[in-house]
Amino acid sequence: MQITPGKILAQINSPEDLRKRDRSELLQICDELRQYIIDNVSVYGGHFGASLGVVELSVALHYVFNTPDDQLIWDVGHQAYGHKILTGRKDSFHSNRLYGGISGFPKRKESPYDAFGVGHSSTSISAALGMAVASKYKGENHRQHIAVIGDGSMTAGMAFEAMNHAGDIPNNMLIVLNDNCMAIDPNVGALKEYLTDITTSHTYNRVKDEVWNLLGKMSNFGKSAQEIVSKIENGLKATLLKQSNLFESLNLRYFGPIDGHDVEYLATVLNDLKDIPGPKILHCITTKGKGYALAEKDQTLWHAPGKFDKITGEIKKKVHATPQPPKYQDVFGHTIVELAEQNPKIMGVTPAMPSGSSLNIMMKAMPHRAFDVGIAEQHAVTFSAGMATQGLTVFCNIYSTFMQRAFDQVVHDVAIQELPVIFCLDRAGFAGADGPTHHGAYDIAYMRCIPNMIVFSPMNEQELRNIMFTTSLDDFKELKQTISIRYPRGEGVMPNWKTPFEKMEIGKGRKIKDGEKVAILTLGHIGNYAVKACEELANEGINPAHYDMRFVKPLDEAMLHDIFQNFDKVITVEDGCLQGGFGSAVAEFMLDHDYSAQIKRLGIPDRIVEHGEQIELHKECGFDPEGIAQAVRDILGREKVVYSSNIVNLTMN
Ligand SMILES: Cc1ncc(C[n+]2csc(CCOP(=O)(O)OP(=O)(O)O)c2C)c(N)n1
Repeated sequence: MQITPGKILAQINSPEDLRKRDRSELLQICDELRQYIIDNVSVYGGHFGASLGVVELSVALHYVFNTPDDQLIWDVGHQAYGHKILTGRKDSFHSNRLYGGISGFPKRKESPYDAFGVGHSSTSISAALGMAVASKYKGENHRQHIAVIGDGSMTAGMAFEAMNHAGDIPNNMLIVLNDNCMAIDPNVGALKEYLTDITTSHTYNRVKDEVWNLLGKMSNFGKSAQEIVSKIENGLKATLLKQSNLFESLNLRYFGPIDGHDVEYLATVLNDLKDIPGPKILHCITTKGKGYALAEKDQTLWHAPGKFDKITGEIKKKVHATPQPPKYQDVFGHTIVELAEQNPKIMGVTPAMPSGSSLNIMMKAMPHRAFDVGIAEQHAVTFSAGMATQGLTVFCNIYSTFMQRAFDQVVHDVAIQELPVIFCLDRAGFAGADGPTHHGAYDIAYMRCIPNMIVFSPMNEQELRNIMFTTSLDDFKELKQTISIRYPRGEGVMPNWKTPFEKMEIGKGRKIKDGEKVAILTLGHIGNYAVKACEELANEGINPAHYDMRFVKPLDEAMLHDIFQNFDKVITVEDGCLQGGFGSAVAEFMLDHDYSAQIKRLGIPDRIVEHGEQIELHKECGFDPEGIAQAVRDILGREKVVYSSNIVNLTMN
């Protein structure tokens, strides 16, 4: 489908084109840019509300600053669609997030305007500071460095670590705080309250306006502007604001709050700030979803709504004639509530992903027992550990990819202290359209190397429920171990998923089917691909055995002895990195016990795999159903037999 940009936007292929336009045209450019985002996302899907909220900022920043020489760094990057469209990717924007298309996030390889690759939050200030220090060191004093960070991302420790450093060393950096009071879900924490206070405080704003007026006059003073700034600092602002402003007390000059949707004013202010040396922060108030009424109203739903009818606002969902399996995240969300209703020790924790993890179900049902701690994975882990020391049963739900942030906390605060925290790692395996920054590729490898860690992955909804039940029982605590339960993004396989709870034996796998010559060992949901592969192979007279190993650690050693005594060809399948993963664990077992079998390991290879639908990526890496079937044929030295209607037709002819 051809999507046509508005009249002026059609002529803008780079920020240089934008900078040639008259300031009076900025408003229309914003309208056209907003419309282009709506037109594209409604048809092709993607993140939505965040980009609409920074349309004016995107235009003003590229209008005022000399990008890409000036470095513009977007935090998280899910809000950078306007930036992408303005920086030469308007015509390829229809391929956003699609297999082989442009990335949904800024990516250094993709464009010189993408100063820093991103996807995980709260990195922008550190990166911008590094660039600012490098520019200073190289004598490139003309260069500007701008980090655009949301109020949600500002809650993370990394952002504070960076500001703490920035306020202490010479650098020329501007932090634009894009404050819309939202993360994906409503933003949480004391900082949010502080930002609201600062925005609404009458005294503060009166003082700020006086300072701002003075600042506004600065442009008339040319070179003496800096002198004026220091006068301002020595006066009213320094005394009054320093005591009352968090950022000022960190030695960052604070400006704002200002309306982040007034593009001309934004341009004026940003232009003024160019002349003010040192680290500074501009607080902009914006509305997530700005310009699309429904997205302004339900900001969580419209964070990434999928395809929708832009006129009616109807979000397009597949309609099925029969009941469908639930998403794993919903099985987690409902099951934790079911268990917690019976067991008062159970608590839930999520770092800023209540709706993504479905912990919001518990937050609603039991607000005092389920916590959104902000974008703070490290804190989430240690906070859970603290509760566990007091005998509570804590389910800490973190996406596999974001858990990478908290590795040390898992080792130091949980495993070494033998605390039975239950980690639920959502979005484990390929994440899909979000791409390499979000693939949950590494958790098997980084969890299985930790002593006292059990690593489990359910093949279906029932296994997820049963492991949650098992680990919530008091005798799990007696093991003095922790567990990582990994499951993928998307649906399971059981429409009737609400099965009665059964206790599982830790370290016990199950045989799915007997077979001969080849044993397929799978971990987790991907085992369902192997079931399909076996069905296809049965048509060709090939009959491999299939085992759902469930646990990478401890491995089901009895089962593995049996497998290696009966099969000399073994295929392992995992939706995780091959290096150090499940297949590696099986190969280590074989070596440690002096077996010698031919092992073929299927999983995520040792390279960055880009974005696309999960099934496209599984196929690319050779572990979709057909890839697994082909691996069996290959290991047996068999050709694929094609029983297609064409062949029948040929025979008949
Ligand atoms: C380390 C990390 N944890 C969680 C996420 C998931 N995530 C993506 S966007 C987002 C909210 C960001 O909020 P904010 O910075 O305020 O930006 P907004 O969407 O409001 O523009 C979260 C939690 C992430 N990208 N990185």
